[in-house]
Amino acid sequence: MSAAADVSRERLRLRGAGVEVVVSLQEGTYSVGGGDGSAPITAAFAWADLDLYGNTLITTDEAVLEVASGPERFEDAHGRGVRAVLATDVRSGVRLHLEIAAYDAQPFALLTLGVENAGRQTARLGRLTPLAAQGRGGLAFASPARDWRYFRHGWQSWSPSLSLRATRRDLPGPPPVLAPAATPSERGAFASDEVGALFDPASGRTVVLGFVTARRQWTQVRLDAGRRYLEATAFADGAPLRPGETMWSERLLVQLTDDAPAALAGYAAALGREMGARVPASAPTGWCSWYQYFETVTEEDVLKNLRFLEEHRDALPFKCVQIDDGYQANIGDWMTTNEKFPRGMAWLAREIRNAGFTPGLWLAPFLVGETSRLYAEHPEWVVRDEAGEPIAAVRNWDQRCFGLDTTHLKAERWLRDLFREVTSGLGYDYVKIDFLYGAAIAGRRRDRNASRVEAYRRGLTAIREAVDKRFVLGCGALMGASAGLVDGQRIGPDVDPRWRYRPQRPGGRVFGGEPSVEHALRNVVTRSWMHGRLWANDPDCLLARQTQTKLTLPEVQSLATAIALSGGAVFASDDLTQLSRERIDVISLLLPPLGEAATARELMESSMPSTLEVAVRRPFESWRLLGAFNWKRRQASLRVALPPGRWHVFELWDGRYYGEREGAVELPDVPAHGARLLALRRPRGRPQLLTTTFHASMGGREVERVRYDSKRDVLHIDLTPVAKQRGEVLVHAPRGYRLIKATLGGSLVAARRAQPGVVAIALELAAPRRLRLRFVRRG
Ligand code: 9PG
Repeated sequence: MSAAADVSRERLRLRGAGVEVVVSLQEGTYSVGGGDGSAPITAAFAWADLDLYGNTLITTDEAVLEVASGPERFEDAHGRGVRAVLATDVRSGVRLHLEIAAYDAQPFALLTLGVENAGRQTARLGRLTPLAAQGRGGLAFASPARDWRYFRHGWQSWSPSLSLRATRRDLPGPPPVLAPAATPSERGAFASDEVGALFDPASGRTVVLGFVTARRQWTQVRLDAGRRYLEATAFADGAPLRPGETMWSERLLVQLTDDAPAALAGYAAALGREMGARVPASAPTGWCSWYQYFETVTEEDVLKNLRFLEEHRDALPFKCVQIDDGYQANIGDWMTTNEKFPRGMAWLAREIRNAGFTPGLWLAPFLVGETSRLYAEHPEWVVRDEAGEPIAAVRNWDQRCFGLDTTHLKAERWLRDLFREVTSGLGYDYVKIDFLYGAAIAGRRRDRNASRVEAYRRGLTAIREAVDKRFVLGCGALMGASAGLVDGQRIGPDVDPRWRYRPQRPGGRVFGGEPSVEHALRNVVTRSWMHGRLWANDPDCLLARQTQTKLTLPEVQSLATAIALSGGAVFASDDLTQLSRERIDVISLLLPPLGEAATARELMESSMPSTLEVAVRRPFESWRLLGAFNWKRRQASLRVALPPGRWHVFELWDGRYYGEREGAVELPDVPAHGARLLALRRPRGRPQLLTTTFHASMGGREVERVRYDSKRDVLHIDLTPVAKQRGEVLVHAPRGYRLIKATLGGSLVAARRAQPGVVAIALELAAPRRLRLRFVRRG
């Protein structure tokens, strides 16, 4: 289909693939519909505020719009389409421009608001809102507002992102970390950063609003359900606008959808295209010191784990050994090592490299500790308030930590030198850069004209240029604004050796970003759509240990299931020397990473979606993986809906074949906080592979090829070694087939009847092997 536009005296209409924007020129408003006649967003308008001869607010619905350019065909990063620019007349020295684009093959429209200074003095820009819709006439949904649900997205890595009932209060702010602005406190009012999605249960439809660029302005999508007010705003932070100049907002994507997870994936893809996302060919793997040793980590701890990894390369084929917080003299004094690392960081990097691993190092480069030498020497390098006082981006490490002023040229040069030294100097080829939001806090900077997002990207660009092509993992990081500059990105709160976070004071507030497996997994599920489109997602570390932890085995399995299905980074953070064989097996199951990311099924319907699903496609076969979580604190059975058609259902943690199922499968007795990981394969009516127990993908990494010779009734399965050395291959033989001979690389192997119709062949996989299973047909 090709996008189309028509214009008359009253209206301009732009139609794309599944979206239609109709502008009422006289009213200065527009509607956004799905192209099927329905339009949930009606009478929307755009507005901006700025300081020009005093504070001014200009809105399109108080003006008459004229078509200033187009409609015309055009092409950009999203493909071909049509676009037009509308303009108001000049009011209070300001003209607004609204660009609307629709695409031949994209289900969204993009809106951009421009503010032109038609006055005679320089203005200071405040907010640019390309879309605002208000009242019954603004949001035409089938359900009453009390039934709506809103997906609120957090501003940085650790921020809770989830759908909530639209009539409740938004989540409270996140102490001790500074937030970009106070969250609204009234019921039904939400401030979602960068992207938001409003779900109307009666129609099953979701409106997705999200900014697909993040180079200059911090953006929010705000909902006030009580007033039925929805707006998407870009904050220009007082950027100067000289007479005759026009400044544009970030580009806003608007989409109506029946499939919110797919639309969010499409949103991430569009943002990735605009920002030049760096998506690594494979997700990183490694060992991280933090969640076992925290700040007490010593050189000895690292060496001990390094030696273990050297000796267990087969079972734990990690690439990176990453030293986290705890080696440095102070926050800011990164190149001075404390007494726990007597031989220094260059020596340790060499040890890691000589052992065959990539040295990785944690830094919080945009924080300046109050007690650091850096602050003593350069107090002028931190973001300050109007009174000139430094602003604490976080209180941690027993001190206030200020935000680095990345617009200060000398601070920027210090950043470049620091990262050249860390990489080319000391030898770290993987950097985890943390608390990055510190560069984006509100305040006064050397460059008064730089916005928060510009300051952030200046700092991150300096780091990227210094580290060149090496792997950068963002953490505590702005989301969209990091795209194109990081390779991997933490997308949730920290894990912790306990399931649930308990507030320090009983009854104390929990905002959802505190360290806990529960909080971490929530974001792993709700931000799964980012993986492979913006960067490689980092679901945070697997804590597999059986001692020094409050996590039960089912809780560890849930964490492992979510990490496996994230498709993202696989890092372990245990004292590896203390792990039991079984717990090492849990880690091995995730290596190498799957690659594909699963989709959360009930993203809009539930604040804690309990099903993750992904299709694994290989040249020899396609199948599905389903992760089902019991978030409850007691044992429960889970009923999981199956995709259409019949499926062989095999579950990995229990090693249980559920038979051929259609419609749904009941999973009884899932332990408290436990998970089930299912492989679904189409019944073939002849012997076929059900799964292996070597890898969480159940065939995606360890199986090279499967072939059935129907003349001889022989099933050939080509296996390749992964991390787990011992396991089973499970095969289903329908009624009428009997296995008569099993060989592995030519030698006979034993087969066991695991369940009716299921034979299991136990084997060790240290080299590529072919399993040959010969059947006979009876009757
Ligand atoms: C090291 C850790 C680990 C971890 C990071 C980050 O005070 N705080 O609010 C706070 C928030 C997050 C946090 C630590 C403290 O964790 O996510 O993986 O690197 O820093 O200090």
